[in-house]
Amino acid sequence: MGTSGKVIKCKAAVAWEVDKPLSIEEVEVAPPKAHEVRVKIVATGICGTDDHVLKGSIPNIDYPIIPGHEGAGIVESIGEGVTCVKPGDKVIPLCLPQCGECSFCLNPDTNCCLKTHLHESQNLMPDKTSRFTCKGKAIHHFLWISTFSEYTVMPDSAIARIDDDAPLDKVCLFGCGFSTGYGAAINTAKVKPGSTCAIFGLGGVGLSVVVGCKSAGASRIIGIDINKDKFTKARELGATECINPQDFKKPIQEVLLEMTGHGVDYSFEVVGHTDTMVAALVSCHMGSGTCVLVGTPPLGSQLSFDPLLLFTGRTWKGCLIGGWKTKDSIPKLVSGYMEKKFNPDVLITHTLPFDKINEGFELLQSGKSIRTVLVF
Ligand code: PAD
Ligand code: ZN
Ligand code: ZN
Repeated sequence: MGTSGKVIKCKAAVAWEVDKPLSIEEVEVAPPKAHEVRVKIVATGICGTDDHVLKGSIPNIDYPIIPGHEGAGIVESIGEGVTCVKPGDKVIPLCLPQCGECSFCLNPDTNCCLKTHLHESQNLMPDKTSRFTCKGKAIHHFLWISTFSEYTVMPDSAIARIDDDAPLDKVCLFGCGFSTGYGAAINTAKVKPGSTCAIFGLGGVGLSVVVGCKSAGASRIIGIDINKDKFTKARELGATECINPQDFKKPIQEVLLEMTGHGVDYSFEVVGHTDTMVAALVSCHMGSGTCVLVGTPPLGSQLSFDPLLLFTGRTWKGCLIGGWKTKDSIPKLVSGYMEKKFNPDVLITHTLPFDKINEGFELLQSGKSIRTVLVF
């Protein structure tokens, strides 16, 4: 009776090598070891970062790998010593863990836990082994949570219990996209009422920054994207103006300086290109502007910029998962959703069966979707 303690065979999407479509495979998922949890994933979003994994454009990825990090599911079984969740609980896997004990977790000014894939191998579990096997070969994990698998295993520091009534096919966006963008505005930039904000990149994460800026009371929110089809949703969520850099002969930073006088109070780079990172810095107010980097830096990239841009008073910051201490905060964000404080449902443009995962990636790459949610 039951699957606890046994290997589970299920469906997963494996990236065997760079620049190839995902392949739906039957994988074997080993039971959780001590301080690990095995979860049945019910729904998972496709984030821009998963696309970077397929294209091999971010550091420290080992193939074959099962990507996915924006999921929601139900605990199937727990390993020895796990006390934070029990079988049957609804959960969100945390792509940035929170152990609660290390010096970083005890520091209120950072959400980067020391016991994470940021500091250790990120493509294996903390004990440097894999729980996934396919065709006799060990498959790598992604960010310790690999949500593109019907069953997946994660450390107990990388899981948060959420409200029993939460709709998993919606709240999966709190695992990454919505929490990241909303938190970048609220926690990292600390947007003030009446301020002017500019958001470079209006995908699922950039639109969540728009939501955060609006809820913080910004009076002017300028959305920037090379795909004008993103503007309708941006306006619906609170952007007061939307501009396409391709409509101007001059660089977009000059356009923004002209539109605002001395630059915006807060700018956000949510694309992941070095040129837009520097453009976002230049666009913010010379004496008091804050620029937040959210887009993932391309593999091996370096930035070149005039240090005078910082000398005069601009602040340049970055953030992971919107600066949230994930285990503490994500359940609260989900409760806020249940209380209708915010509604990331509007970011979900497509819901597809898991088997159509490559169609979901094509929708993202062609700019036709904001978020596709895959359901098992
Ligand atoms: P997405 O692909 O849905 O959105 C990117 C948007 O940028 C699209 O609408 C593009 O049209 C637009 N774009 C492309 N080039 C330009 C340009 N030159 N100027 C303006 N707009 C442009 O991805 P997403 O919203 O899921 O993710 C966005 C980035 O955020 C991506 O790099 C992802 O890896 C990163 C991310 N970071 C974190 C974090 O914790 N820091 C978390 C989640 C995602
Ligand atoms: Zn920690
Ligand atoms: Zn993500």
